[in-house]
Amino acid sequence: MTVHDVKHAASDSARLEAVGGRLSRVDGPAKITGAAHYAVEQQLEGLTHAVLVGATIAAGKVTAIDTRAAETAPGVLAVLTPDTIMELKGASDWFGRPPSAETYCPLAREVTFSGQHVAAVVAETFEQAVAAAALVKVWYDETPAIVDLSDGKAGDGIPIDAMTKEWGDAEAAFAEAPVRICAAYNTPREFQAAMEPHGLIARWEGDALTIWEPSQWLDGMARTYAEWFGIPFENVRLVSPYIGGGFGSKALALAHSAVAAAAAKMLNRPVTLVLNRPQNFTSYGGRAATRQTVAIGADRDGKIQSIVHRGVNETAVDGMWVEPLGSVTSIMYATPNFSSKQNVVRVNTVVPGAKRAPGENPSAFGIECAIDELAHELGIDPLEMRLINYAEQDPHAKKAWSTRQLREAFAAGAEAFGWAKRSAAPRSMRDGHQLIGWGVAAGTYPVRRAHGEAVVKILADGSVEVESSSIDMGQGTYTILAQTAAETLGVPVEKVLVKLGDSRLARAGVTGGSRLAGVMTGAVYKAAGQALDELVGLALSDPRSPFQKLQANTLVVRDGRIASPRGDGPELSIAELLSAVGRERIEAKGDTVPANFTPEQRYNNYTTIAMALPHTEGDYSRHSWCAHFVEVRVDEDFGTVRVSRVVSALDSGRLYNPKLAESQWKGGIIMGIGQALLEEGIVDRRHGRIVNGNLADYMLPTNADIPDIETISVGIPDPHSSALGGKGVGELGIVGVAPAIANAVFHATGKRVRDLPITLEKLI
Ligand code: MCN
Ligand code: MOS
Repeated sequence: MTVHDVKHAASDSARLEAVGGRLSRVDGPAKITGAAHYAVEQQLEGLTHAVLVGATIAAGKVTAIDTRAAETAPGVLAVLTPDTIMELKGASDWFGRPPSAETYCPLAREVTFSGQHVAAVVAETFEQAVAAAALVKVWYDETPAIVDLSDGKAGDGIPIDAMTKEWGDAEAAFAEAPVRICAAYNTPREFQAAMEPHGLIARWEGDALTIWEPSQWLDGMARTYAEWFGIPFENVRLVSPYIGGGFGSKALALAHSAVAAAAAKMLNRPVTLVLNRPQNFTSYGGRAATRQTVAIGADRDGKIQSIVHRGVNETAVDGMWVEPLGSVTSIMYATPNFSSKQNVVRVNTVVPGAKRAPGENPSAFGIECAIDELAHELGIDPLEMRLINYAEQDPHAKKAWSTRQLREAFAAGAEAFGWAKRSAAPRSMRDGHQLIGWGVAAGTYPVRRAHGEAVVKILADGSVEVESSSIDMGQGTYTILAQTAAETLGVPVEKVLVKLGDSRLARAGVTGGSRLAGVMTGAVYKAAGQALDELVGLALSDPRSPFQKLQANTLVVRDGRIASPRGDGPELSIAELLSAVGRERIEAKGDTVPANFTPEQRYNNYTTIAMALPHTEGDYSRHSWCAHFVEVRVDEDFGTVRVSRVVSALDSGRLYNPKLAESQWKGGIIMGIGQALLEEGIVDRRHGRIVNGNLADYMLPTNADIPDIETISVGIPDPHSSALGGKGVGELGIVGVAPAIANAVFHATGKRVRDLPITLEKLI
């Protein structure tokens, strides 16, 4: 008897709760009633409060800090500066590479960006800490800052050779092409702007450290804390049961995290430190500002002969972030000649970071606008243009797609949108004062894969627990893992409790790159299958089991009851069976980790991103795909742009839960609307400071900005991408939205805006 024998019988009804069912979020009630406690809401005895002091210059040296007034202020327990904070060790990076410096000081002596933490105050109450932090006086020796990519001092930057992708002779083929377009596309500095701010509580008990902190990667962050303090990995516990959004920003332990943990150690009291909203714009990086030029040469039928792509992204003076700008450019269209190169430019900013689809998102903005420009130049419908140049295999890796339902996405999206009714000429569609524009763009995101583990317990009362140190920041992990366990074990979903967000549970790697659902459904499927095998094995072989006499070779479990497949013989609930055989529980740890992994490889599998499986491993190239169709209405007099309709067709393979996948896609699309029309970190050129670092001035879409969004799933199960056939969902939706809107704005107005966001002054 194998897992698969019994699994089949358990999953024959396509129910709400089975994998693929539209089960509502199981964590929903706790969240909307306030029963869900977020990390920093833990109530701890003797909790103290830390508040940071940020640099008011963007570049220079801290020459002196006067802490006297703060130290004598009411309730103050400590004022920490680079001179007084305890010394930490350097920690390895997220590839697991050893640190360059032996020691690490999370408070800066050398300032490289405005807002960098230079001191911290710890007090009995939050108000006392805020008041005392205002009394800390800092003197600087200021030097000129490079404020952003357009700064005259910025230069061309550093070439990143690993980003170079070339085949054929792109420059020569471009020069010879009968039709050529070449344009520059820019995206500004953008921020994740998650609702829940970053923050943490740190508590020491001897040399054991507990951290309550919103986290996309408990095991990776635990490793960083362990290395900073020189304690064993096992001594660090990270707790992060619910997260109010992360969008890529919550995967790493950051300088403020180190300050809080060090303060807790020094004071031997628990410390909480929560970044205020402006600090959430300077204490960790958003999406780097980017510049790209895309040159496409084609023949008169629209067939692409060459693509020449050059990109630049900003990075920090003392930190490296590469935003892979050629990632979509190199795979979306078939071309015999291709060249993509990228530089990074150091500016005085906090090191930029991951924001939903880092790389693919700005990359798609360049290539998907450029294709629209080429289509216009040639008088070819932009959808037709994409089909003419459809890539039948991965043009870069030269491998077959695992699955690519992009043609189906174009067809389904165009049909639902009514694309055939589009009149080709710009400014040819209007409704009174409103110019109407229809635009299309494609998007893609690679399938990132990793090895996972999970524990599944069948308890004495027949209920089931699933345990993993992975997380749910709103994507639906609690729900899809409950569905996977329920289906595999044959129990009702309400009998399954999923426990996540505690690093004491079965280890998990990063929740990033839209990989968690595929990794964890695979691990839970495996662990639940093992638990089921053990349950059925017990039922068949234990002398106290009523099934033992049956001499059967398998049994089925359905609705939490176990019986023979033919329906003859006894039928028991799981609880009755466990009681009959005298078992308290069945527990199985299942993983998808290769059997020959050493303990160190296993450790690195969960605490670094170095062990992830390449998306072009083996014979296939694995990606999710999408096509967005957008209608905009532009006020002819005021230049205001409204997105009035979005239809997107998406291929994420098999969906574990279509209701949640649609919600994810829509979330990405909404973020894309914000990126196209609103979001922009504005830098004060005198001080290199983000001036709109708050949720009032950093514009994000509200309900009034968002039309009805229709999403259509065109995916088919992809056996090369994950155990259950799904591909990534979380980031796909945002990729291609901004170019679809920019293309629609061009169609409405005849004006090509190549600089995001598309604000009204760029249109009038
Ligand atoms: N899903 C599905 N079928 C699939 C794949 C996924 O039904 N084949 C659904 C599931 O509900 C799953 C969700 O989509 O829980 C996301 O799955 P996946 O694409 O694997 O992404 P991750 O779970 O790894 O989540 C991370 C991803 C990333 S990288 C960012 S950034 C992001 C995102 O998810 N940040 C988010 N979605 C977010 N959603 C919310 N609410 N908040 C964030 O911060
Ligand atoms: Mo997502 S930006 O990979 O956390």
